Amino acid sequence: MEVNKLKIVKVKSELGAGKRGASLGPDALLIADVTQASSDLWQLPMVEVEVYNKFLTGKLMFSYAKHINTISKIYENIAATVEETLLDGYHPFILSGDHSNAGGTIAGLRNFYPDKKIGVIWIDAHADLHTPFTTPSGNMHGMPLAVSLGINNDENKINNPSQFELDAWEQLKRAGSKKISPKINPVDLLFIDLRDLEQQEWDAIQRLGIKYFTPPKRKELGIANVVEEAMRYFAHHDLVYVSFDVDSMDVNVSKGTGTPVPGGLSVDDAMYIWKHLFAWEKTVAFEVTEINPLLDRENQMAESVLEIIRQAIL
Ligand SMILES: [Mn+2]
Repeated sequence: MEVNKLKIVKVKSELGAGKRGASLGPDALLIADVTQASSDLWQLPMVEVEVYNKFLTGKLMFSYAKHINTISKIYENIAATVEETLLDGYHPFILSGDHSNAGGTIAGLRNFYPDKKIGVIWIDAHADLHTPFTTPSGNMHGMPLAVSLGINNDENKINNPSQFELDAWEQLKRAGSKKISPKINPVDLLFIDLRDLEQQEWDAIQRLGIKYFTPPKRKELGIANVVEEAMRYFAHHDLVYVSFDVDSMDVNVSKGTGTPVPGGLSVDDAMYIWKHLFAWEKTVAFEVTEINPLLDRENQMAESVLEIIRQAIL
């Protein structure tokens, strides 16, 4: 993606997260840009998606899919903005609060490109493949890929969601004006640095044959080979969307995020991934998500991510 074709899409929702503060992540990144006196991000065109964090204070109706009705509305807003951005000839560079928002981006991409083969590279410590049937927490930032794949994973069910939840779940799967579901198939998905997931998710990955690299595999191959293999894996796809959850990085870098996990990417690894995937002609949209300055000290998480962005793309 050419830098002069990027448009920042800010999505300041944290309704899918279990801890408070991720909605401040996009602005923490922009403020890091001011602190480093670079203003690289500020120079890009920017659009902000309407979100509804006021409902964080409301009564929780659904315990196995928290805030799903509001998140469903946000998905429609994100999808519409992603489509508009593409229509205007820009690449969406999404700065989002929590990772549930990525389901809205995938909805927008599918709606805009109904007949294309869209690949998704998910760089994350987690698989985000939970469903109302399998979630231990009910937090929807653990579910966007199950939504996009249109799966229930009731083979591994541990919960009994209500009919209201299941109806809302079906509606979420059909997000986007064309109501296409599933948005992607298991063969369209690839994980990098996957390392912290429940057995229910591992079972789904095995059953569906989803491609993934764990940190030991990444270390064995080296980051350059992982990126090359990922690009080869999608050689026959038309487009690729890259979603970067900052918890993919090691805990020594990623303290300012909701669910940090040891053993992840170094800043150098992350830079290598960004540099190559950003420059790739198949990449159509890129996201960074789950920066939480309230869990951080002196905005270090955002500063590290900004450094990665600047070194890799600007
Ligand atoms: Mn995630």
